[in-house]
Amino acid sequence: PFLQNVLSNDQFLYGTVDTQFIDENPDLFNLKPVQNRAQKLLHYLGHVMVNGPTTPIPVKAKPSSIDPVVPAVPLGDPPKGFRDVLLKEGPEGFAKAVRAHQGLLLMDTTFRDAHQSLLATRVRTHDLKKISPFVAQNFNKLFSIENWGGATFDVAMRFLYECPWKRLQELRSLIPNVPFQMLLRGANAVGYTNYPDNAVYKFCEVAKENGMDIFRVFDSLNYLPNMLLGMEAVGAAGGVVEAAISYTGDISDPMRQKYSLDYYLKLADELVKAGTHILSIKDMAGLLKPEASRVLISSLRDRFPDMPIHVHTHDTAGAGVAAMLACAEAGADIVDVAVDPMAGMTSQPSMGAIVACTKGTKYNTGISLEKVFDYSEYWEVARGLYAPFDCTATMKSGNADVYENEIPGGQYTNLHFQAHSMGLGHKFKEVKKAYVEANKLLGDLIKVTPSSKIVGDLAQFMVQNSLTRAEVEERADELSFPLSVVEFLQGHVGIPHGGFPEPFRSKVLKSLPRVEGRPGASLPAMDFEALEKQLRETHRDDITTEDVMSAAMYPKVFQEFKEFTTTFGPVDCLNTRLFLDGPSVAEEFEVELERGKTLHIKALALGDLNKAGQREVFFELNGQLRSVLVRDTV
Ligand code: 3PY
Ligand code: ZN
Repeated sequence: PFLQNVLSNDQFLYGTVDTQFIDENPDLFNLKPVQNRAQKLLHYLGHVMVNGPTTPIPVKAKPSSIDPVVPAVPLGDPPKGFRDVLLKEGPEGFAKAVRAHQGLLLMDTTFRDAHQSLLATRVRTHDLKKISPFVAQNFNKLFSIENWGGATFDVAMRFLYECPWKRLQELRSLIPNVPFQMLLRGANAVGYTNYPDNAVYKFCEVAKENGMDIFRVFDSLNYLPNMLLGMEAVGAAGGVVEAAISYTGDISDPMRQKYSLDYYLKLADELVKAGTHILSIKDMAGLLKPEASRVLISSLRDRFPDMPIHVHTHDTAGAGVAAMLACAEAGADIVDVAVDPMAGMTSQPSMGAIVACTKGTKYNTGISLEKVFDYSEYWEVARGLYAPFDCTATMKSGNADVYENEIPGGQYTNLHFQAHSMGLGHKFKEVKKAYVEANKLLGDLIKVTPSSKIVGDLAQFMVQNSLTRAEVEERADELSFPLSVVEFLQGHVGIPHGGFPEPFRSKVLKSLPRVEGRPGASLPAMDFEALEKQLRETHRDDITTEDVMSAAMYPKVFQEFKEFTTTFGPVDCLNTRLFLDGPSVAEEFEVELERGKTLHIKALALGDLNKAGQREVFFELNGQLRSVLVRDTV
């Protein structure tokens, strides 16, 4: 503002003052853009009041107007937890302590997979931060909190206009005592395709520096070279390596032998040999039945007596609690749960149920059921804020048909939404059937991001074009398949167990090139310095190492995110209802921009449409009248 005044001063403009000093020091004009965060936020709020939400809304429902209340939190440092062990002992010592622990340990997925599965990944940092001190004080017995990676990285920028790294930093400072866990898609990092090796390494290094502790590493085809790359990247960064075998099929069914007990044990051998600190079974669709749990986990337990075993599942069919209890009895050290109102259906099994069912047994979790009730109360109300994304708008229950279609939790919800948004609820059944057929066409794959998307794309292609499996097989050389399917067949994702389906592959690819071996091995290294330079030129802004990694993972999404926040300011400071729905006229509220810097805002009025198709929106900002002009696009 001072410089603006100087530049519009008459004496300055007409050259009647000596400006030689300025002429000789051109760098005085390397100004940072004036930070008018308040005006930008008014612009945002006005925009939402006129045009509605800025993020795509799958359900015609309004966010609840009730704010969740944070249960009382004691003052002072939170009690010590497993993170203290990790910081003191390092990954190996930490793994030993976990294995030596008496009782069942839990990972809480509420901050990541639970909302990825139920609420289209839309839970915002604002609502996670609020409950974090409560979690630190009351859930120090957790093995970990899963709060990052998977789809959250992309969605934070793409739909919530917030920085995923800032989320990690802020949660870390609020929860210093419980290890943080993320989902790393092996060579795909937090994306949908393979990245150059140095991008995966650098990503893990920066994640670790920002406070990430445990990295669950998987590959969507259980393709070992991809998994090893991810594991090495985590190890080099100093993180805890949790190699995860994605589970599909049914080892308790003698008729289904492609993914047999032997297959899983051999893969586990390789991962243990490669030095994983923790071994994980990742049951992304919720197919691990109690009987299969007993067989698989007890075999792993016998084979690797010193290795901590961590099991992940989804409750889609409703058997999640039973399966996790069976895993505990068979020797698993850690199982995944979500807080009760964020559990069940395509999410994880309920924390309260597992805590209650193990109480008084040798699998006691050490977690207070009373505190789970308080935590649940917060989330029950908080979930209402996300009503526009809530799968329960259309999905009323889980469904045991998942044992047949094997659709992972998050994708199950997405496909359900998509079928209903076409106004054709019954289409979902058709899509699920086609998914089964598409999977067979592709050779019966492990299905998890991104291979699950490839199968889903092929299924939708079959539904849209009314094609049966036999027709697709027969006409494979003339159909124009979704790009994801073609690229998969080219080998861009990795090599599936049992190889590619023939003659289907050859018919589709014809003379298209094929990738040999691990896809990332043939990708040129990413030039981070050049990327940083380019980002500085484009955004004329402070570009951090974290920003460079965001752009490395998602160039276009990062670009749009930066453009959005340049126009609309730090929308992550708004509460979720205001962010999604804007204020109603006459509503008064506060927005905390940073500690000690709070805006007092009142929405006053919405003007009529002018000739230019705009509306003036009037606010009171800290007692002063302000207005913004917004183009009405509705
Ligand atoms: C992800 O990759 O985001 C998953 O949650 C896979 O299960
Ligand atoms: Zn999952």
